[in-house]
Amino acid sequence: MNNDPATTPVTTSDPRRTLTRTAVLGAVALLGVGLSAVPASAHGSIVDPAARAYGCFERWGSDHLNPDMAQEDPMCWQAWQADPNAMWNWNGLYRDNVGGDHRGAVPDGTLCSGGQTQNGRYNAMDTVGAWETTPVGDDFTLHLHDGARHGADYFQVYVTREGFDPTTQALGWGDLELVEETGSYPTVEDIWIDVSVSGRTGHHIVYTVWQASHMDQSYYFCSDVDFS
Ligand SMILES: [Cu+2]
Repeated sequence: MNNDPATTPVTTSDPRRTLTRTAVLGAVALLGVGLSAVPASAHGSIVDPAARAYGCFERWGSDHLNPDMAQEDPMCWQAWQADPNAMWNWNGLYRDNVGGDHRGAVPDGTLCSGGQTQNGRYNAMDTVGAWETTPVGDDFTLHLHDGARHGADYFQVYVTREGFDPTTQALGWGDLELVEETGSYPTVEDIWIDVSVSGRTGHHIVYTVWQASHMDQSYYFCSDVDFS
């Protein structure tokens, strides 16, 4: 697409395209420090339970230089230190032309960065540690927000097996159990996917593969959740 932030600098500012009040504040904060870029609206992300980059953007996008983050939200702190563009482009974590071979394209240990996609912009999403979690029950709903309305050929939703510890173990495909596989969705801005799991306690990772429908474009999202 011609406004892909991976290939074209983003220079537009359109508050109607921002998702939340936090997003607006993030844009204002950016303008306040003299930058012209705002988060791209060209793609999408799982926003609830928040994927890692989106969660760090949502919580700290209006205050991302606050040193308190190092203590209060250390995984986001290391992510902002590593590359702020991962958060400004929270909706750009994708690979093109994977041909459905997600396991081949995304090696173990790099699942949360989409196999270190976009020249490593999202590598800090793979850092092992105590990421902030979203509380969920056994039945919960994933929310994809896609300002570009790509639609979907399918989603694959995985949850880490009970016993996996996201705070000490790198995520691999063998740690995941497929809990939902959907059909196609039309080109709408928001998609909700009902998920049911059982036998989970504490911190887990929900791993979502979104196969967009406008071209062979695959997105990979780690959402940290707490089943307790
Ligand atoms: Cu896109």
